[in-house]
Amino acid sequence: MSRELIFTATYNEAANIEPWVRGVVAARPDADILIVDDSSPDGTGAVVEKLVVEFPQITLHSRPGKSGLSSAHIHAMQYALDNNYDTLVTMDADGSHQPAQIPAVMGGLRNADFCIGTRTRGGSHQAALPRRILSHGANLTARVLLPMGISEYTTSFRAFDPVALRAVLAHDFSASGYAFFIECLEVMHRAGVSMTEVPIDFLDRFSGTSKIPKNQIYLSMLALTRLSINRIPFTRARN
Ligand SMILES: Nc1nc2c(ncn2[C@@H]2O[C@H](COP(=O)(O)OP(=O)(O)O)[C@@H](O)[C@H]2O)c(=O)[nH]1
Ligand SMILES: [Mg+2]
Repeated sequence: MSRELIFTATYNEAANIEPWVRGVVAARPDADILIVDDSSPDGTGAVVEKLVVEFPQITLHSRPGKSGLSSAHIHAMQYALDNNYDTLVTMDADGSHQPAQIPAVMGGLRNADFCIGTRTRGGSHQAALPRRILSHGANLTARVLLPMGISEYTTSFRAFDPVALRAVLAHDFSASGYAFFIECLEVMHRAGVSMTEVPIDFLDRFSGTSKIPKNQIYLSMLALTRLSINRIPFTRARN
């Protein structure tokens, strides 16, 4: 039987993590769950520890302090490979990504090594207007600067098989935050990993506030520019 790992990173998601876990178990009863929590001051870790009693398929990795979303994702990718999972699904735990759509995102792996949930091309973006404008702006820019046949670059609702994971982990990432998620796609594209996308519905977070620093928006634009310059053959030779 195929082994699946569903991963999320948490920082202050005490009110969101239980509905997320229940949603994941309902959608994929046989999957294992990995939660990387950075000692959230709101006690998310303690909520997860209680859930582990009811759902032994959960593994909780507690890091000593807030270490960033990108390093949590790299940690999960390494964990999935080291433990011989056939599929890794990554997503946010705040209610923006819906566990009921995990099977759809995973289904993309029938035709490719990597699948991303897209908020355009049949998907929807139902967050507040400023966020919709930012996401659409970033994704439009990415489609122009870094074309690779997909419409979504920034969201973290993604499915990987081991081929895709090995390609990502072979790279030494310089970026964090949204820029990391873009760089991750470019790394797979360069490595020739087959990629596809499926529509998802992205909602506003259920509870709490965003933990991604606002300067990430500018950093991701810089990263996009840097990555697109790196596509020019003579500049890539130096990198
Ligand atoms: N472990 C860990 N999780 C994080 C960190 N920063 C954000 N997250 C989690 O990553 C997911 C996305 O973060 P969020 O603040 O919703 O970002 P946004 O959706 O881009 O505004 C959520 O599940 C957060 O709890 C971090 O430094 N460490
Ligand atoms: Mg969020």
